[in-house]
Amino acid sequence: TGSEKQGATAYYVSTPIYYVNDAPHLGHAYTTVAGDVLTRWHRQRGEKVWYLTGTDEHGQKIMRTAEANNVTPQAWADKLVEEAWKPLWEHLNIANDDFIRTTEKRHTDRVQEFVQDLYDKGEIYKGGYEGPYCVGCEEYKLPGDLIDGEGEFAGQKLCPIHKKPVELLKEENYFFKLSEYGPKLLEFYAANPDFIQPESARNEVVNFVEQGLQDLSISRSTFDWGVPVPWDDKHVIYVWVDALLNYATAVGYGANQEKFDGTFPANVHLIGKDILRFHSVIWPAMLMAQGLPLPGKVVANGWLMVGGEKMSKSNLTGIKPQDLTSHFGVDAYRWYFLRAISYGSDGSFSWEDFSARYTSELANDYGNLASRVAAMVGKYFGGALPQDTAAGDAEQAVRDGLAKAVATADRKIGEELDFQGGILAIFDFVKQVNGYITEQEPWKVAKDTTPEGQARLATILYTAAESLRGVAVLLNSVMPETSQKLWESLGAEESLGALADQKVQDAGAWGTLPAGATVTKGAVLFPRLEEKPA
Ligand code: ME8
Repeated sequence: TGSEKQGATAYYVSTPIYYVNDAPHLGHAYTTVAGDVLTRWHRQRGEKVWYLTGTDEHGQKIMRTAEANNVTPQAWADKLVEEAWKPLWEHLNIANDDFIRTTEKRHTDRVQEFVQDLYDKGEIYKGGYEGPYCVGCEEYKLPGDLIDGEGEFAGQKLCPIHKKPVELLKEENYFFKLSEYGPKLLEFYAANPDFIQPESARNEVVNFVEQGLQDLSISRSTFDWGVPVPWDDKHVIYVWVDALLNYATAVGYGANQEKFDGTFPANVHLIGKDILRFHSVIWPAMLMAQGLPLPGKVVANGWLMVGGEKMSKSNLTGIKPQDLTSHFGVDAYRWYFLRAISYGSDGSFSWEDFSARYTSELANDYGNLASRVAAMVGKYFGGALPQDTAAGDAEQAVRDGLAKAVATADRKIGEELDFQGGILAIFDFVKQVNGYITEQEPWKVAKDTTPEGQARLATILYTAAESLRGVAVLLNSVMPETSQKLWESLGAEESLGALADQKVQDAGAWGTLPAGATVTKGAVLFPRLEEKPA
Protein backbone atom coordinates (compact mmCIF):
# COMPACT_ATOMS: atom_id res chain seq x y z
CA THR A 1 0.00 0.00 0.00
CA GLY A 2 0.97 3.61 -0.42
CA SER A 3 -0.72 6.85 -1.28
CA GLU A 4 0.90 7.09 -4.73
CA LYS A 5 -1.37 5.57 -7.30
CA GLN A 6 0.26 2.75 -9.22
CA GLY A 7 -0.46 2.70 -12.92
CA ALA A 8 -3.84 4.34 -12.47
CA THR A 9 -4.77 7.00 -14.95
CA ALA A 10 -7.71 9.05 -13.67
CA TYR A 11 -7.52 11.81 -11.09
CA TYR A 12 -10.34 10.54 -8.90
CA VAL A 13 -12.24 12.98 -6.66
CA SER A 14 -15.17 12.07 -4.41
CA THR A 15 -17.70 13.82 -2.20
CA PRO A 16 -19.39 12.11 0.71
CA ILE A 17 -22.52 10.29 -0.37
CA TYR A 18 -25.19 12.27 1.41
CA TYR A 19 -28.04 10.92 3.50
CA VAL A 20 -31.37 11.19 1.79
CA ASN A 21 -33.37 11.78 4.94
CA ASP A 22 -33.85 15.34 3.75
CA ALA A 23 -33.09 17.76 0.92
CA PRO A 24 -29.58 19.16 0.41
CA HIS A 25 -28.60 22.38 2.16
CA LEU A 26 -25.76 24.90 1.91
CA GLY A 27 -23.35 22.59 3.76
CA HIS A 28 -23.70 19.72 1.30
CA ALA A 29 -23.43 22.09 -1.62
CA TYR A 30 -20.23 23.53 -0.13
CA THR A 31 -18.35 20.23 -0.32
CA THR A 32 -19.82 19.34 -3.71
CA VAL A 33 -18.96 22.70 -5.29
CA ALA A 34 -15.40 22.44 -3.93
CA GLY A 35 -15.10 19.01 -5.56
CA ASP A 36 -16.46 20.39 -8.79
CA VAL A 37 -13.93 23.22 -8.86
CA LEU A 38 -11.10 20.77 -8.19
CA THR A 39 -12.45 18.48 -10.91
CA ARG A 40 -12.76 21.22 -13.50
CA TRP A 41 -9.34 22.56 -12.61
CA HIS A 42 -7.69 19.21 -13.25
CA ARG A 43 -9.70 18.67 -16.41
CA GLN A 44 -8.47 22.02 -17.60
CA ARG A 45 -4.94 20.84 -17.05
CA GLY A 46 -5.76 18.19 -19.63
CA GLU A 47 -5.92 15.37 -17.10
CA LYS A 48 -8.47 12.62 -17.12
CA VAL A 49 -10.65 13.11 -14.06
CA TRP A 50 -13.33 11.04 -12.40
CA TYR A 51 -15.71 12.96 -10.13
CA LEU A 52 -18.08 10.89 -8.03
CA THR A 53 -20.98 11.90 -5.83
CA GLY A 54 -24.10 10.08 -4.71
CA THR A 55 -26.47 9.24 -1.90
CA ASP A 56 -26.39 7.12 1.24
CA GLU A 57 -29.79 5.49 1.51
CA HIS A 58 -29.70 2.73 4.13
CA GLY A 59 -29.77 2.80 7.91
CA GLN A 60 -32.03 3.80 10.71
CA LYS A 61 -32.00 7.50 10.03
CA ILE A 62 -33.54 7.06 6.56
CA MET A 63 -35.86 4.31 7.77
CA ARG A 64 -37.29 6.45 10.54
CA THR A 65 -37.81 9.42 8.25
CA ALA A 66 -39.64 7.24 5.73
CA GLU A 67 -41.80 5.77 8.49
CA ALA A 68 -42.69 9.21 9.72
CA ASN A 69 -43.79 10.06 6.18
CA ASN A 70 -45.72 6.83 5.74
CA VAL A 71 -43.75 5.58 2.76
CA THR A 72 -41.21 2.82 2.24
CA PRO A 73 -37.56 3.81 2.65
CA GLN A 74 -36.97 3.01 -1.02
CA ALA A 75 -39.84 5.22 -2.17
CA TRP A 76 -38.59 7.99 0.10
CA ALA A 77 -35.04 7.73 -1.24
CA ASP A 78 -36.23 7.64 -4.87
CA LYS A 79 -38.26 10.77 -4.36
CA LEU A 80 -35.51 12.72 -2.63
CA VAL A 81 -32.87 11.72 -5.16
CA GLU A 82 -34.96 12.61 -8.18
CA GLU A 83 -36.69 15.70 -6.80
CA ALA A 84 -34.03 17.24 -4.60
CA TRP A 85 -30.47 15.94 -4.90
CA LYS A 86 -29.91 15.42 -8.60
CA PRO A 87 -31.75 18.64 -9.57
CA LEU A 88 -29.62 20.71 -7.21
CA TRP A 89 -26.35 19.40 -8.63
CA GLU A 90 -27.62 20.11 -12.11
CA HIS A 91 -28.68 23.59 -11.08
CA LEU A 92 -25.24 24.29 -9.61
CA ASN A 93 -23.49 23.03 -12.76
CA ILE A 94 -21.84 20.12 -11.01
CA ALA A 95 -19.95 18.10 -13.60
CA ASN A 96 -19.90 14.73 -11.83
CA ASP A 97 -19.13 11.65 -13.91
CA ASP A 98 -21.32 9.33 -11.90
CA PHE A 99 -23.93 9.40 -9.16
CA ILE A 100 -24.02 6.32 -7.00
CA ARG A 101 -26.95 5.29 -4.83
CA THR A 102 -26.31 2.69 -2.16
CA THR A 103 -29.58 0.93 -2.97
CA GLU A 104 -28.38 0.11 -6.49
CA LYS A 105 -27.61 -3.52 -7.24
CA ARG A 106 -24.22 -2.59 -8.70
CA HIS A 107 -23.39 -1.47 -5.17
CA THR A 108 -25.22 -3.91 -2.87
CA ASP A 109 -23.92 -7.05 -4.64
CA ARG A 110 -20.33 -5.86 -4.33
CA VAL A 111 -20.79 -4.80 -0.71
CA GLN A 112 -21.89 -8.32 0.13
CA GLU A 113 -18.89 -9.79 -1.68
CA PHE A 114 -16.48 -7.44 0.08
CA VAL A 115 -17.84 -8.28 3.52
CA GLN A 116 -18.01 -12.00 2.75
CA ASP A 117 -14.37 -11.86 1.71
CA LEU A 118 -13.37 -10.26 4.99
CA TYR A 119 -15.38 -12.87 6.86
CA ASP A 120 -13.65 -15.67 4.95
CA LYS A 121 -10.28 -14.15 5.79
CA GLY A 122 -11.10 -14.19 9.50
CA GLU A 123 -11.30 -10.41 9.78
CA ILE A 124 -14.87 -10.57 11.07
CA TYR A 125 -16.20 -12.36 14.17
CA LYS A 126 -19.42 -12.49 16.15
CA GLY A 127 -19.55 -10.64 19.45
CA GLY A 128 -21.68 -8.54 21.75
CA TYR A 129 -21.69 -4.82 22.24
CA GLU A 130 -23.44 -2.34 24.41
CA GLY A 131 -22.96 1.37 24.08
CA PRO A 132 -24.40 4.79 23.38
CA TYR A 133 -25.49 5.20 19.74
CA CYS A 134 -26.29 8.41 17.86
CA VAL A 135 -28.76 7.80 15.03
CA GLY A 136 -27.93 11.22 13.55
CA CYS A 137 -24.31 10.10 13.11
CA GLU A 138 -25.22 6.41 12.68
CA GLU A 139 -22.35 5.72 15.05
CA TYR A 140 -21.60 4.17 18.42
CA LYS A 141 -20.08 6.91 20.51
CA LEU A 142 -17.30 6.60 23.05
CA PRO A 143 -18.54 7.72 26.47
CA GLY A 144 -15.74 10.33 26.52
CA ASP A 145 -17.08 11.95 23.33
CA LEU A 146 -20.49 12.73 24.82
CA ILE A 147 -21.55 16.03 26.32
CA ASP A 148 -23.94 16.74 29.20
CA GLY A 149 -27.43 17.84 28.24
CA GLU A 150 -29.00 21.02 29.56
CA GLY A 151 -32.55 22.36 29.62
CA GLU A 152 -34.94 19.86 28.07
CA PHE A 153 -32.09 17.31 27.95
CA ALA A 154 -30.82 17.87 31.51
CA GLY A 155 -29.38 14.70 33.02
CA GLN A 156 -28.90 13.03 29.64
CA LYS A 157 -25.80 12.46 27.55
CA LEU A 158 -25.82 14.12 24.13
CA CYS A 159 -24.04 13.61 20.84
CA PRO A 160 -21.59 16.52 20.52
CA ILE A 161 -22.49 17.01 16.84
CA HIS A 162 -26.26 16.63 16.85
CA LYS A 163 -26.83 17.89 20.42
CA LYS A 164 -29.47 15.17 20.82
CA PRO A 165 -29.62 12.36 23.42
CA VAL A 166 -27.86 9.14 22.43
CA GLU A 167 -29.63 5.77 22.67
CA LEU A 168 -28.22 2.87 24.65
CA LEU A 169 -27.94 -0.06 22.23
CA LYS A 170 -27.17 -3.62 23.16
CA GLU A 171 -26.75 -6.09 20.36
CA GLU A 172 -25.10 -9.27 19.29
CA ASN A 173 -23.27 -8.24 16.15
CA TYR A 174 -20.51 -9.05 13.76
CA PHE A 175 -17.28 -7.20 14.40
CA PHE A 176 -14.41 -6.17 12.18
CA LYS A 177 -11.01 -6.47 13.87
CA LEU A 178 -10.32 -2.77 13.57
CA SER A 179 -8.25 -2.75 16.77
CA GLU A 180 -5.51 -4.70 15.01
CA TYR A 181 -4.98 -1.94 12.47
CA GLY A 182 -3.93 0.85 14.82
CA PRO A 183 -0.15 0.37 14.43
CA LYS A 184 -0.40 -0.03 10.66
CA LEU A 185 -2.52 3.09 10.38
CA LEU A 186 -0.08 5.13 12.47
CA GLU A 187 2.76 3.90 10.31
CA PHE A 188 0.80 4.90 7.22
CA TYR A 189 0.04 8.40 8.56
CA ALA A 190 3.72 8.87 9.40
CA ALA A 191 4.84 7.77 5.95
CA ASN A 192 2.20 9.96 4.25
CA PRO A 193 2.10 13.25 6.13
CA ASP A 194 -0.33 14.78 3.61
CA PHE A 195 -2.85 11.97 3.87
CA ILE A 196 -5.18 13.84 6.23
CA GLN A 197 -5.76 17.57 5.77
CA PRO A 198 -5.86 20.08 7.28
CA GLU A 199 -3.15 19.63 9.90
CA SER A 200 -5.65 19.98 12.78
CA ALA A 201 -7.65 17.06 11.37
CA ARG A 202 -4.52 14.99 11.00
CA ASN A 203 -3.52 15.63 14.60
CA GLU A 204 -6.95 14.73 15.86
CA VAL A 205 -6.92 11.42 14.01
CA VAL A 206 -3.39 10.51 15.06
CA ASN A 207 -4.29 11.21 18.72
CA PHE A 208 -7.42 9.16 18.40
CA VAL A 209 -5.65 6.15 16.92
CA GLU A 210 -2.80 6.41 19.42
CA GLN A 211 -5.31 5.91 22.25
CA GLY A 212 -6.04 2.45 20.81
CA LEU A 213 -8.89 1.39 18.54
CA GLN A 214 -11.85 -0.78 19.41
CA ASP A 215 -13.22 -3.39 17.06
CA LEU A 216 -16.02 -2.11 14.88
CA SER A 217 -19.54 -3.47 14.92
CA ILE A 218 -20.35 -3.96 11.26
CA SER A 219 -23.85 -5.40 11.40
CA ARG A 220 -27.21 -4.58 12.93
CA SER A 221 -30.08 -6.92 13.68
CA THR A 222 -32.77 -4.71 15.21
CA PHE A 223 -33.99 -3.34 11.88
CA ASP A 224 -33.72 -4.50 8.29
CA TRP A 225 -33.22 -1.45 6.07
CA GLY A 226 -29.78 -2.31 4.79
CA VAL A 227 -27.72 -4.78 2.79
CA PRO A 228 -28.19 -8.29 4.25
CA VAL A 229 -25.10 -9.91 5.76
CA PRO A 230 -24.52 -12.67 3.20
CA TRP A 231 -23.91 -15.49 5.68
CA ASP A 232 -26.56 -14.43 8.21
CA ASP A 233 -29.65 -12.75 6.83
CA LYS A 234 -30.94 -11.77 10.27
CA HIS A 235 -28.36 -9.00 10.11
CA VAL A 236 -27.88 -6.07 7.80
CA ILE A 237 -24.49 -4.50 7.15
CA TYR A 238 -23.72 -1.39 9.19
CA VAL A 239 -24.63 1.64 7.11
CA TRP A 240 -21.14 3.18 7.30
CA VAL A 241 -19.41 0.05 5.98
CA ASP A 242 -21.99 -0.04 3.21
CA ALA A 243 -21.53 3.69 2.50
CA LEU A 244 -17.72 3.82 2.46
CA LEU A 245 -17.63 1.02 -0.07
CA ASN A 246 -19.35 3.29 -2.61
CA TYR A 247 -15.92 4.68 -3.45
CA ALA A 248 -14.92 1.23 -4.70
CA THR A 249 -18.17 -0.15 -6.10
CA ALA A 250 -18.90 2.97 -8.18
CA VAL A 251 -15.65 2.55 -10.11
CA GLY A 252 -16.07 -1.12 -10.89
CA TYR A 253 -14.81 -3.01 -7.84
CA GLY A 254 -15.46 -6.71 -8.42
CA ALA A 255 -17.25 -5.97 -11.69
CA ASN A 256 -15.07 -4.06 -14.11
CA GLN A 257 -11.43 -4.66 -13.32
CA GLU A 258 -10.11 -2.41 -16.04
CA LYS A 259 -12.18 0.53 -14.90
CA PHE A 260 -11.27 -0.16 -11.29
CA ASP A 261 -7.55 -0.34 -11.96
CA GLY A 262 -7.71 2.85 -14.00
CA THR A 263 -9.51 4.83 -11.32
CA PHE A 264 -9.15 3.43 -7.80
CA PRO A 265 -8.13 4.59 -5.24
CA ALA A 266 -9.38 8.15 -4.96
CA ASN A 267 -6.75 10.85 -5.19
CA VAL A 268 -8.89 13.05 -2.96
CA HIS A 269 -11.81 12.20 -0.71
CA LEU A 270 -13.52 15.49 0.11
CA ILE A 271 -15.48 15.32 3.34
CA GLY A 272 -16.65 17.48 6.22
CA LYS A 273 -14.79 17.18 9.49
CA ASP A 274 -17.82 15.41 11.05
CA ILE A 275 -16.96 12.23 9.16
CA LEU A 276 -13.20 12.32 9.47
CA ARG A 277 -12.69 9.15 11.50
CA PHE A 278 -14.75 7.09 9.09
CA HIS A 279 -12.62 8.18 6.16
CA SER A 280 -9.20 8.27 7.71
CA VAL A 281 -9.40 5.33 10.14
CA ILE A 282 -12.14 2.86 9.22
CA TRP A 283 -11.95 3.17 5.43
CA PRO A 284 -8.16 2.72 5.20
CA ALA A 285 -8.35 -0.21 7.63
CA MET A 286 -11.03 -1.87 5.51
CA LEU A 287 -8.81 -1.45 2.46
CA MET A 288 -5.75 -2.77 4.27
CA ALA A 289 -7.70 -5.82 5.37
CA GLN A 290 -8.56 -6.49 1.75
CA GLY A 291 -5.11 -5.70 0.37
CA LEU A 292 -6.40 -2.78 -1.66
CA PRO A 293 -4.48 0.49 -2.21
CA LEU A 294 -5.23 3.46 0.03
CA PRO A 295 -6.49 6.87 -1.10
CA GLY A 296 -4.17 9.79 -1.73
CA LYS A 297 -5.76 12.35 0.57
CA VAL A 298 -8.69 12.84 2.86
CA VAL A 299 -9.44 16.56 3.01
CA ALA A 300 -11.91 17.79 5.60
CA ASN A 301 -13.76 21.07 5.17
CA GLY A 302 -14.92 23.06 8.16
CA TRP A 303 -18.51 23.78 9.02
CA LEU A 304 -20.77 26.40 7.60
CA MET A 305 -22.33 27.94 10.64
CA VAL A 306 -25.61 29.74 11.16
CA GLY A 307 -26.06 31.66 14.37
CA GLY A 308 -22.96 30.02 15.87
CA GLU A 309 -24.16 26.45 15.18
CA LYS A 310 -23.23 23.95 12.51
CA MET A 311 -25.70 24.29 9.69
CA SER A 312 -27.68 21.07 9.57
CA LYS A 313 -30.89 19.69 8.24
CA SER A 314 -32.67 20.71 11.43
CA ASN A 315 -30.87 24.04 11.77
CA LEU A 316 -31.15 25.80 8.47
CA THR A 317 -32.73 29.08 9.39
CA GLY A 318 -34.63 28.54 6.18
CA ILE A 319 -31.82 29.28 3.69
CA LYS A 320 -31.73 26.96 0.70
CA PRO A 321 -29.05 27.03 -2.00
CA GLN A 322 -31.77 28.08 -4.46
CA ASP A 323 -32.64 31.12 -2.34
CA LEU A 324 -29.09 32.33 -2.84
CA THR A 325 -28.69 31.38 -6.49
CA SER A 326 -31.91 33.13 -7.45
CA HIS A 327 -30.56 36.30 -5.88
CA PHE A 328 -26.85 36.16 -6.74
CA GLY A 329 -26.75 33.73 -9.66
CA VAL A 330 -25.20 30.26 -9.77
CA ASP A 331 -21.65 31.40 -10.54
CA ALA A 332 -21.49 33.92 -7.73
CA TYR A 333 -22.84 31.22 -5.41
CA ARG A 334 -20.11 28.77 -6.46
CA TRP A 335 -17.50 31.47 -5.92
CA TYR A 336 -18.69 32.98 -2.66
CA PHE A 337 -18.16 30.20 -0.10
CA LEU A 338 -14.78 29.18 -1.49
CA ARG A 339 -13.70 32.84 -1.61
CA ALA A 340 -15.00 33.86 1.80
CA ILE A 341 -13.95 30.87 3.93
CA SER A 342 -10.51 29.36 4.12
CA TYR A 343 -11.01 25.70 3.18
CA GLY A 344 -10.75 23.60 6.33
CA SER A 345 -11.94 26.38 8.66
CA ASP A 346 -15.45 27.01 9.91
CA GLY A 347 -17.24 30.01 8.47
CA SER A 348 -20.51 31.85 8.76
CA PHE A 349 -22.82 32.93 6.03
CA SER A 350 -24.50 36.30 5.97
CA TRP A 351 -26.49 38.08 3.26
CA GLU A 352 -24.62 41.27 4.05
CA ASP A 353 -21.18 39.76 3.51
CA PHE A 354 -22.23 38.00 0.30
CA SER A 355 -23.85 41.17 -1.07
CA ALA A 356 -20.85 43.32 -0.22
CA ARG A 357 -18.35 40.96 -1.84
CA TYR A 358 -20.57 40.44 -4.85
CA THR A 359 -20.74 44.15 -5.48
CA SER A 360 -17.13 45.04 -4.82
CA GLU A 361 -15.23 42.00 -6.10
CA LEU A 362 -17.44 40.51 -8.77
CA ALA A 363 -19.47 43.40 -10.18
CA ASN A 364 -17.02 46.28 -9.69
CA ASP A 365 -13.56 44.73 -9.94
CA TYR A 366 -14.18 41.92 -12.40
CA GLY A 367 -17.44 42.66 -14.27
CA ASN A 368 -16.69 46.33 -14.85
CA LEU A 369 -13.20 45.59 -16.09
CA ALA A 370 -14.60 43.21 -18.70
CA SER A 371 -17.27 45.62 -19.88
CA ARG A 372 -14.96 48.69 -19.96
CA VAL A 373 -12.34 46.91 -22.02
CA ALA A 374 -14.88 45.58 -24.53
CA ALA A 375 -16.49 49.01 -24.78
CA MET A 376 -13.17 50.73 -25.48
CA VAL A 377 -12.10 48.22 -28.13
CA GLY A 378 -15.49 48.86 -29.72
CA LYS A 379 -15.25 52.62 -29.49
CA TYR A 380 -11.65 53.10 -30.61
CA PHE A 381 -11.05 50.10 -32.90
CA GLY A 382 -14.50 49.18 -34.16
CA GLY A 383 -14.39 45.95 -32.13
CA ALA A 384 -11.28 44.53 -33.84
CA LEU A 385 -8.65 43.72 -31.21
CA PRO A 386 -5.52 45.77 -32.00
CA GLN A 387 -1.88 44.64 -31.74
CA ASP A 388 0.38 45.49 -28.77
CA THR A 389 3.31 46.89 -30.71
CA ALA A 390 4.40 49.49 -28.17
CA ALA A 391 4.77 47.47 -24.98
CA GLY A 392 7.06 48.77 -22.24
CA ASP A 393 7.67 48.24 -18.51
CA ALA A 394 4.05 48.76 -17.52
CA GLU A 395 2.97 46.02 -19.92
CA GLN A 396 5.74 43.70 -18.78
CA ALA A 397 4.47 44.05 -15.21
CA VAL A 398 0.99 42.96 -16.34
CA ARG A 399 2.41 40.00 -18.27
CA ASP A 400 4.39 38.96 -15.21
CA GLY A 401 1.28 39.42 -13.10
CA LEU A 402 -0.66 36.98 -15.23
CA ALA A 403 2.13 34.40 -15.18
CA LYS A 404 2.28 34.68 -11.41
CA ALA A 405 -1.49 34.35 -11.03
CA VAL A 406 -1.42 31.20 -13.16
CA ALA A 407 1.38 29.58 -11.17
CA THR A 408 -0.07 30.52 -7.79
CA ALA A 409 -3.63 29.50 -8.61
CA ASP A 410 -2.48 26.21 -10.12
CA ARG A 411 -0.55 25.32 -7.01
CA LYS A 412 -3.16 26.53 -4.53
CA ILE A 413 -6.31 25.21 -6.20
CA GLY A 414 -4.92 22.25 -8.09
CA GLU A 415 -2.53 20.88 -5.46
CA GLU A 416 -3.15 22.40 -2.04
CA LEU A 417 -6.94 22.67 -2.23
CA ASP A 418 -6.52 26.20 -0.94
CA PHE A 419 -9.45 27.49 -2.97
CA GLN A 420 -9.49 30.83 -1.22
CA GLY A 421 -5.80 31.42 -1.83
CA GLY A 422 -6.13 30.49 -5.49
CA ILE A 423 -9.15 32.70 -6.07
CA LEU A 424 -7.44 35.59 -4.31
CA ALA A 425 -4.38 35.22 -6.54
CA ILE A 426 -6.61 35.51 -9.61
CA PHE A 427 -8.48 38.50 -8.22
CA ASP A 428 -5.23 40.21 -7.25
CA PHE A 429 -4.38 40.06 -10.92
CA VAL A 430 -7.80 41.52 -11.81
CA LYS A 431 -7.01 44.39 -9.44
CA GLN A 432 -3.60 44.81 -11.05
CA VAL A 433 -5.19 45.15 -14.50
CA ASN A 434 -7.68 47.67 -13.16
CA GLY A 435 -4.80 49.66 -11.70
CA TYR A 436 -2.93 49.46 -14.99
CA ILE A 437 -5.89 50.94 -16.90
CA THR A 438 -6.39 53.66 -14.33
CA GLU A 439 -2.72 54.63 -14.66
CA GLN A 440 -2.53 54.41 -18.43
CA GLU A 441 -5.73 56.41 -18.97
CA PRO A 442 -6.52 55.04 -22.45
CA TRP A 443 -9.35 57.60 -22.82
CA LYS A 444 -6.69 60.34 -22.71
CA VAL A 445 -4.22 58.47 -24.91
CA ALA A 446 -7.05 58.14 -27.47
CA LYS A 447 -6.96 61.88 -28.03
CA ASP A 448 -3.39 61.65 -29.29
CA THR A 449 -3.95 60.91 -32.97
CA THR A 450 -0.27 60.52 -33.89
CA PRO A 451 0.83 57.01 -34.94
CA GLU A 452 2.73 56.73 -31.61
CA GLY A 453 -0.36 57.70 -29.65
CA GLN A 454 -2.52 55.18 -31.49
CA ALA A 455 0.11 52.46 -31.01
CA ARG A 456 0.06 53.16 -27.26
CA LEU A 457 -3.73 53.00 -27.18
CA ALA A 458 -3.67 49.72 -29.09
CA THR A 459 -1.08 48.31 -26.72
CA ILE A 460 -3.04 49.26 -23.62
CA LEU A 461 -6.25 47.71 -24.90
CA TYR A 462 -4.57 44.57 -26.17
CA THR A 463 -2.85 44.18 -22.81
CA ALA A 464 -6.15 44.51 -20.97
CA ALA A 465 -8.02 42.13 -23.30
CA GLU A 466 -5.28 39.54 -23.27
CA SER A 467 -5.25 39.72 -19.47
CA LEU A 468 -8.98 39.04 -19.45
CA ARG A 469 -8.38 36.06 -21.72
CA GLY A 470 -6.17 34.64 -18.99
CA VAL A 471 -8.71 35.47 -16.29
CA ALA A 472 -11.48 33.71 -18.23
CA VAL A 473 -9.38 30.52 -18.33
CA LEU A 474 -8.38 30.75 -14.67
CA LEU A 475 -11.90 31.37 -13.39
CA ASN A 476 -13.54 28.78 -15.60
CA SER A 477 -13.51 26.12 -12.87
CA VAL A 478 -15.12 28.39 -10.32
CA MET A 479 -17.52 30.39 -12.51
CA PRO A 480 -17.96 28.51 -15.80
CA GLU A 481 -20.95 30.44 -17.15
CA THR A 482 -19.31 33.82 -16.58
CA SER A 483 -16.04 32.69 -18.11
CA GLN A 484 -17.90 31.50 -21.17
CA LYS A 485 -19.62 34.89 -21.57
CA LEU A 486 -16.30 36.67 -21.27
CA TRP A 487 -14.65 34.24 -23.66
CA GLU A 488 -17.26 34.96 -26.29
CA SER A 489 -17.13 38.70 -25.72
CA LEU A 490 -13.36 38.62 -26.35
CA GLY A 491 -13.91 36.88 -29.68
CA ALA A 492 -11.91 33.96 -28.27
CA GLU A 493 -14.44 31.25 -29.04
CA GLU A 494 -14.13 32.16 -32.71
CA SER A 495 -10.36 32.60 -32.82
CA LEU A 496 -9.16 30.03 -30.26
CA GLY A 497 -11.97 27.49 -29.98
CA ALA A 498 -13.67 26.08 -26.90
CA LEU A 499 -12.74 27.50 -23.53
CA ALA A 500 -12.71 24.02 -22.01
CA ASP A 501 -9.78 23.11 -24.29
CA GLN A 502 -7.61 25.93 -22.96
CA LYS A 503 -5.01 24.47 -20.64
CA VAL A 504 -4.44 26.10 -17.28
CA GLN A 505 -0.69 25.72 -17.68
CA ASP A 506 -0.83 27.71 -20.94
CA ALA A 507 -3.08 30.45 -19.57
CA GLY A 508 -0.09 32.71 -18.97
CA ALA A 509 1.32 32.36 -22.50
CA TRP A 510 1.24 36.00 -23.57
CA GLY A 511 -0.05 36.73 -27.04
CA THR A 512 -2.55 33.88 -27.20
CA LEU A 513 -5.51 36.05 -28.18
CA PRO A 514 -4.83 37.05 -31.78
CA ALA A 515 -4.97 40.64 -32.95
CA GLY A 516 -8.05 41.07 -35.10
CA ALA A 517 -10.27 39.01 -32.79
CA THR A 518 -13.81 40.37 -32.78
CA VAL A 519 -14.50 41.92 -29.39
CA THR A 520 -18.13 42.60 -28.57
CA LYS A 521 -19.81 44.01 -25.54
CA GLY A 522 -21.41 40.81 -24.22
CA ALA A 523 -23.98 40.34 -21.50
CA VAL A 524 -23.26 42.03 -18.16
CA LEU A 525 -21.27 39.48 -16.16
CA PHE A 526 -22.65 40.42 -12.74
CA PRO A 527 -25.92 42.35 -12.85
CA ARG A 528 -26.73 44.82 -10.11
CA LEU A 529 -28.43 43.04 -7.20
CA GLU A 530 -32.13 43.36 -6.62
CA GLU A 531 -33.34 44.18 -3.12
CA LYS A 532 -32.68 41.31 -0.72
CA PRO A 533 -35.73 39.04 -0.57
CA ALA A 534 -37.80 39.38 2.63
O1 ME8 B 1 -22.44 12.07 6.74
N1 ME8 B 1 -20.79 22.73 6.74
O2 ME8 B 1 -24.01 12.35 5.09
P1 ME8 B 1 -24.59 13.79 5.42
C1 ME8 B 1 -19.98 22.15 5.85
N2 ME8 B 1 -23.96 9.78 4.56
N3 ME8 B 1 -20.21 20.95 5.30
C2 ME8 B 1 -21.34 20.32 5.65
C3 ME8 B 1 -22.25 20.87 6.58
C4 ME8 B 1 -21.93 22.15 7.13
N4 ME8 B 1 -22.73 22.78 7.99
N5 ME8 B 1 -23.27 20.03 6.72
C5 ME8 B 1 -23.02 18.98 5.91
C6 ME8 B 1 -23.10 11.64 5.81
N6 ME8 B 1 -21.85 19.15 5.25
C7 ME8 B 1 -22.85 10.25 5.29
C8 ME8 B 1 -21.58 10.26 4.44
S1 ME8 B 1 -19.70 9.05 2.96
C9 ME8 B 1 -19.21 7.48 2.67
C10 ME8 B 1 -21.17 8.92 3.90
C11 ME8 B 1 -21.26 18.25 4.25
O3 ME8 B 1 -25.78 13.94 4.56
C12 ME8 B 1 -19.91 17.74 4.71
O4 ME8 B 1 -19.19 17.29 3.58
O5 ME8 B 1 -24.74 13.98 6.87
C13 ME8 B 1 -20.31 16.56 5.57
O6 ME8 B 1 -19.26 15.64 5.79
C14 ME8 B 1 -21.41 15.97 4.75
O7 ME8 B 1 -22.10 17.10 4.18
C15 ME8 B 1 -22.35 15.11 5.59
O8 ME8 B 1 -23.49 14.78 4.84
